[in-house]
Amino acid sequence: MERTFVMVKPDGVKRGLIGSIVARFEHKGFKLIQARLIEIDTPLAERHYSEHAEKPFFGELVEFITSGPSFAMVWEGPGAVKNARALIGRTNPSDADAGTIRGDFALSVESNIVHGSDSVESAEREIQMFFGGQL
Ligand code: DAT
Ligand code: MG
Repeated sequence: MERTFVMVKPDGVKRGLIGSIVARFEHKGFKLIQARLIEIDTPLAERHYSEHAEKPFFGELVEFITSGPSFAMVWEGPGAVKNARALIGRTNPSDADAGTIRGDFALSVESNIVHGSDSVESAEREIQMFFGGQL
């Protein structure tokens, strides 16, 4: 069965949204496989977001994701990657539909409260990075 990596980012944790976000995945029918609160350090942040290393916002992105604890999760279900992205909504909360997590809980792209893997390959890589036992 397909699995995906989802993470409540520091802004979501600070705002007390872990429970609301977990509930959406549970209500959709996903099965929770793993979960942990984690303080992401700079090397892990740079690895996690390596595809964005050349982007102008990379420095701020790394600073943001290391600014406090994040809540990392693995969810399982049919089409888990695609279905989780659908629950999460568009990257920029201003473009995200109401009813999605970003559409309902966020206003700015810099603080969009949740991460979800963008492909099965990314999901495998991210699950290994956060739950592979080497942290
Ligand atoms: P997603 O998180 O939807 O997969 P992404 O991989 O393109 O989006 O970008 C990773 C994160 O980087 C995103 O959640 C928020 C931040 N980000 C993306 N585009 C940005 C921009 N134009 N300005 C500032 N931050 C941005
Ligand atoms: Mg992405």
